[in-house]
Amino acid sequence: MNVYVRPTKILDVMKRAICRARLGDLLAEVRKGGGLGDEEVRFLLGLTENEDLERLFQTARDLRQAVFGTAVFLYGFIYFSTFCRNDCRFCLFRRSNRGRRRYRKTAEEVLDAASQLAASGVHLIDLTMGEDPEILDSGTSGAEGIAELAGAVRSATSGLPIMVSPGLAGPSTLQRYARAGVEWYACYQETHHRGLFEQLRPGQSFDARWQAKLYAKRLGFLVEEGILCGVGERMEEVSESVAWMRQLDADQVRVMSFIPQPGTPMETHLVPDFRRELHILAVLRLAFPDKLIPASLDVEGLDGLKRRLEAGANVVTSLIAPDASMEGVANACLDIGNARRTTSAVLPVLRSCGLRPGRSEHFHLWMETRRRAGGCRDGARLSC
Ligand code: SAM
Ligand code: MD0
Ligand code: SF4
Repeated sequence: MNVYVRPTKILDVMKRAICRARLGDLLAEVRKGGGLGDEEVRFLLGLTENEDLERLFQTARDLRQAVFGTAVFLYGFIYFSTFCRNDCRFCLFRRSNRGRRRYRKTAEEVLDAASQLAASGVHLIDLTMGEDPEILDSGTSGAEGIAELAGAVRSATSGLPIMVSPGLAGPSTLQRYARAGVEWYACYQETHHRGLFEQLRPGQSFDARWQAKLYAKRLGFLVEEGILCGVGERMEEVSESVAWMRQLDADQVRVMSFIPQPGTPMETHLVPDFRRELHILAVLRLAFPDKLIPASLDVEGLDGLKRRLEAGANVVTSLIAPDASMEGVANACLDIGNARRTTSAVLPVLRSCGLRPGRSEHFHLWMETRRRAGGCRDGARLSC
């Protein structure tokens, strides 16, 4: 019996076989320690079949296991001021969202939240704020105040490492944070496509934001870089972001799905495709096998944690003290009051993935190794 098969169908089958074979070779190469070039990153980001994505996730998990074992690090999140002078189109806390209730916590409230987080076993405290004019416009004392707060948080938490996420920071401000012993500077570009950046962060300078991170690296900070997905970016642009992250030599890299916010210009934007975030996260793991990659509780809450760990994340961020009345960013309230953004809520999920919180010595050793790789030692931080 003659069966007619459309030539295009044959072509599809052949293309699929070639793609599968190329993926197999590439994943085998990566497992052997071969790096990813730009072309390979593009190829991986172009995968569409579920079966291929599952192989990608498996490889991401295996690489994480090879470098970090079963250790996952936990970050406590303190959003201490939600006032902001900027007007990022994606953000609930943008200046123009006048209906939004804001808060600015006292040092005492911050220390109390930090102590609770430390007692729960987090590895780091992330001090985050909007670009609050009241804090920043008080001249040198603004940055000094944040530096002092960081020092006080360290003392109150028996020396936990501190990340600051204060938005754009100039050289003298970064120097102040460095002098206060702050280890991490987080500042996400969101996209490395200048046109999209201008849409997302109107009135802000792409170059100034990027330069702040380069300067922070030179001062010896560990730096986190991040992108948003679901904001109109193409995979081509995501692959360019991977190259920029590499150029920065970022110590921690993240992707977060954009969550539409009421009262903002992007509130009616399409609902997020979380699969896309997981896909990008896994590619980040292959591109940066020895770096930290967060699974943020801020995006889908506790329910989304397992998926992100299974895509290769090795940090859980946005743990929030449940009764400190502090907010998240992408989801201001989700899973906070019900104590699902806590260590005790996260632990069973880690266990279900065969993971566990890393020892704090492991985290410190990793940070020290990265700092040395950056060429800066503690004592030499300000002179390099
Ligand atoms: N104000 C500082 C800044 O913008 O750098 C620090 C705040 S940091 C918590 C803000 C980050 O949260 C943004 O860089 C963005 O990546 C993320 N974010 C803000 N709004 C979001 C949203 N609606 N959905 C997902 N991520 C969001
Ligand atoms: C998070 N909500 O980790 C936090 C925030 C800022 N350094 C981090 C985006 O998801
Ligand atoms: Fe302000 Fe940061 Fe929100 Fe932009 S993302 S509006 S800088 S808090």
